[in-house]
Amino acid sequence: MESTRKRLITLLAKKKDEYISGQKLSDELNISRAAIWKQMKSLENEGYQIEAVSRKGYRIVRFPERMSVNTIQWNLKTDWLGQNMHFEEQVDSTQTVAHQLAREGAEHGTVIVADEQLKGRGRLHRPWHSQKGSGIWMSIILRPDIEPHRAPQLTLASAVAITKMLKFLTGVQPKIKWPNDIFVGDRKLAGILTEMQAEQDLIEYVIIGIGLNVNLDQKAVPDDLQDVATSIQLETGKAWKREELIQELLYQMESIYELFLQQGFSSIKQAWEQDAYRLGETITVKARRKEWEATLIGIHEDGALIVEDENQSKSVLYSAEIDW
Ligand code: BT5
Repeated sequence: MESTRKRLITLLAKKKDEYISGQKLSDELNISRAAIWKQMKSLENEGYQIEAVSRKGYRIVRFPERMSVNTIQWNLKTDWLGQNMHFEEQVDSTQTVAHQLAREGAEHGTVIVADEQLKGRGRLHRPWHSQKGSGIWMSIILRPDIEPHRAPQLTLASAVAITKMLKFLTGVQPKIKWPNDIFVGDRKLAGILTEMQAEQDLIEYVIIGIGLNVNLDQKAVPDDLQDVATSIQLETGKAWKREELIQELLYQMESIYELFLQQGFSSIKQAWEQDAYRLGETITVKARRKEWEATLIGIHEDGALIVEDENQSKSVLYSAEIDW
């Protein structure tokens, strides 16, 4: 049974600018008005700032510094994405938690956020550095009714959502490096890891893992990533509230996902190409046991990379190692 205190915060946290009357709170929680008042005082002692206005009721004006489901959902404008949310102070990997929850039947749009990951991972089990409090370490469970071969398009769609959020809120100018990185200049700001559970032509679930460095200063960047990684703080010179970024990111993800389902990937292609890393430049491609120099032309309607060699011959690549 959820504690009264937790239910009270959840009720107050639902809508950022709306007051809830003492009467309504007392009805919903089945406690007296005096008990509500006592609860409010105890929340204030913990760092919540609560405004009480006569004939309107109560609302939360400020949360304590620590991140929680409530602080993330407080100003979340999505219809379904993240309405079911889990927050963990410390996990091995939010991907592992997400797989477990998905197997147990977690609903489409469930989001798992962690403050710290001990075994954050990238593709091919490469490690993902996920220091406490310094980034967005998040996994999203989706149950899309699409053919499994289209799942990689969700990685590209997620990259577009991340760039939209970054441009809108932070002013950082991100580039999307095919297939799963977000770069600023020549440094990695974020990575996406898409994992899928499917049977033949049916997707059971997809998990989109997003790692985004937020408040990581140069000292906190591990030695092996000094020349590789960047963070929003390093790019903008100030610290950011992670909740605000997550709220906007989930909002962008939800709208892009709906566009993707209704109109297909081609509706996202243009936004992707607009911010593509090294578009029109020469790169070295390793694929089909060959290695060649090519110009990056863009992406295909289905999300594959299009490159053109010196004889103007185009190739469509579904998987390749690129020397950027
Ligand atoms: C990725 O893999 O870029 C996908 C990363 C996904 C991480 C998220 S966090 C939430 C969820 N839970 C998880 O356990 N994972 C997901 P890949 O393209 O394989 O890149 C991995 C490489 O990025 C490493 O080999 C390092 O070189 C570099 N790297 C590791 N940590 C980094 C960081 N914090 N910032 C920038 N680069 C990093």
